[in-house]
Order: sequence, then structure tokens, then C-alpha cells
Amino acid sequence: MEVNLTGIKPYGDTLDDGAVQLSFTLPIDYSDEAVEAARLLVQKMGFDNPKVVFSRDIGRGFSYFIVYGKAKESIDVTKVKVQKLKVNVMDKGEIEAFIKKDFGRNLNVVGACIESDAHTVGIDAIMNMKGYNGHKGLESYKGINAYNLGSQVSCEELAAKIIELKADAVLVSQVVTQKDIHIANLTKLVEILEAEGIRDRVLLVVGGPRIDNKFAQELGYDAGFGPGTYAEDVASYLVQELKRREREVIQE
Ligand code: B12
Repeated sequence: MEVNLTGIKPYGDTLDDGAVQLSFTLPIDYSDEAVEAARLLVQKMGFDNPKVVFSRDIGRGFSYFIVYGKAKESIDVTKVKVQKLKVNVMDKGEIEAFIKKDFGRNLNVVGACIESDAHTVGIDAIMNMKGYNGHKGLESYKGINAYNLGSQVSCEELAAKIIELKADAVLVSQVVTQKDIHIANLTKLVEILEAEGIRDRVLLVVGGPRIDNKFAQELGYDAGFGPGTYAEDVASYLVQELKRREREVIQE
């Protein structure tokens, strides 16, 4: 099977058949008309040969659909560019050795899920002793003082902790993105840190299921981490970037 990287299409049964599966809810009662409306909607989206393969009444005023269709479009993967974080990911032992050798002191890392967001699992996965999926969290790292403030922490409270603990790095988690609330929350934190005159003194990192590095930098953060991140990914970045900045200051 030879794949043409300059024009790839979704793969279903055979190469280049363009087969996709869409699932969505319509805010109408379930009926034959609702099913046909779902099919026509997918056709209007530009998919060929739409077929409703599953549909269900999911309560008064709502119906749910899974529709198969064929995409007409293709994409040239050779021209796709992603702004990735350049970091050499080390394991826990290597990171601990790096801190001991290159800093000779403990690093203070403060983390929180900010403002209205009550999701703790993401920040806990990175910071708590137990970690995530067999990867220990920052609390377990020799050389890192990890302060996990939990969720629904106001930006003001986080800023005060950053100052009190003389944080080297700040780890912010944002999970809810409804009505772009994460953008408002993340921007608010940057503005407060700037007003306090401490933005340039800390490494500011954000993570969450809908965060990537490009988006994080656009919002004024130093780096962004998405789904599947482990403590060693972010710890590797922290120690290497903090060291790079330290060297920069010495050279000036
Ligand atoms: C558990 C859960 C809850 C629990 C949270 C319990 C808790 N203590 O955290 C409860 C029931 C409280 C809850 C509430 C709500 N939830 Co909720 N919840 C979930 C659920 C099922 C799992 C989230 C989770 O724990 N994932 C596991 C962790 C490990 O993954 P993660 O967060 O992505 O973290 C990883 C990375 O993103 C990254 N990461 C995350 N943070 C950070 C930070 C840093 C610094 C770094 C480096 C990396 C990093 O590393 C982590 C490990 O790899 C998701 C759906 C889903 N399946 O994802 C919905 C979901 C997140 N919830 C959702 C919603 C809408 C809500 C509510 C608004 C519902 C409501 N109407 O009340 C409320 C919000 C409450 C609030 N004020 O925030 C939506 C969000 C939609 C959106 N795009 O905004 C989701 C996606 C469900 C859905 N499909 O609608 N929720």
C-alpha cells in the first residue's frame, strides 16, 4: 500500500475512500424527520453518501446520531507545520541528577487549576506523589518542592503564593473551555503577574486537554502541554529552560 503524503484522505475500508464517522446531538425530539435531518446536515457539510448508522432518543428535545460519510478533501501532510516545544525528555532519575548538579538547590514549583475550573485530576496527575499511569508526580522528585494548591484557586491567591514561596515555576491547569472561559482565566493570570511585576521572574506553564504549545504562547505563557503529558515531560522542560535562563543572565 503506497500512501501519497501530499494528498492523504481518511481511511475506512480501502485507501483513499475518505470514510469518516461523525457523532452529534440535535436539539430536537427524536423522529424519522430528525434522522433524515441529521443525514441531510452531513451532506450539507460536504460529505458524500451520508448514512445514519445509529440514532437514539436521548431525552425530551434531544436526539443523538452517528453518521458515516465520505470526505472529498485531502491534505498535503508534507506541508503541515506544528509549533512544538523543543525539550529533551529525561527520566525521573536524570532530572533529579540534573537538579543536583546544575542548581545545587531545590526548585519551587507551584501548581493550581485556576478560577472557576474544578477539575483536579490533570494537575494531580502531574504534581501528586502517585502521578499518572505509572509515572510518578513532581512531589516524588528529589530536588523539587511541589506545592499543589488544588482547583478553583483564584488568580490573586495563586499570585500571592508565587510571591510567598519564591516560585521558580508555575503550573496552571485548565480543563473547561466552554465559552472560552479558559482564555479569560489564563489571560487574567498573566495580567495579574504583570501588574505584580513578577511575570518575568517565573516560568509560566499551562496544561490541559485542549492546550497546545502554540496556543499557550499566544496567551503569554512560556509553554503549553496537552493530553497524555507526564510529570517527566514538564519537569524536563522546567529544568532545561530554567538553566538556559540562568546562563543567559550570567552572560549579560
Ligand atoms: C472527572 C470529570 C469531572 C469531575 C471532576 C472531578 C475532579 N476532582 O477533577 C466533575 C464531576 C466535578 C466535573 C465537573 C464538571 N465538568 Co467535567 N469532566 C470530567 C471528565 C469525565 C474527566 C476529566 C479527567 O479527570 N481527565 C483525566 C485527566 C488525567 O486528564 P486531563 O485533565 O486532560 O489531564 C492531562 C493533560 O491534559 C495534562 N494536564 C492537565 N492539566 C495540566 C497542567 C499542567 C501544568 C500540565 C503540564 C499538564 C496538564 O496532563 C494530564 C495528564 O496527562 C471529563 C471528560 C473526559 N473524559 O475527559 C469531563 C469534562 C472535562 N467536564 C466537562 C464539563 C462541562 C464539566 C462541568 C461544567 C459540568 C457541569 N455542567 O456541571 C463541571 C465543571 C465544574 C467546574 N466548575 O469546573 C466537559 C468540558 C467541556 C469543555 N470543553 O469545556 C468534559 C470534557 C465532559 C464533556 N464531554 O462535556 N467533571
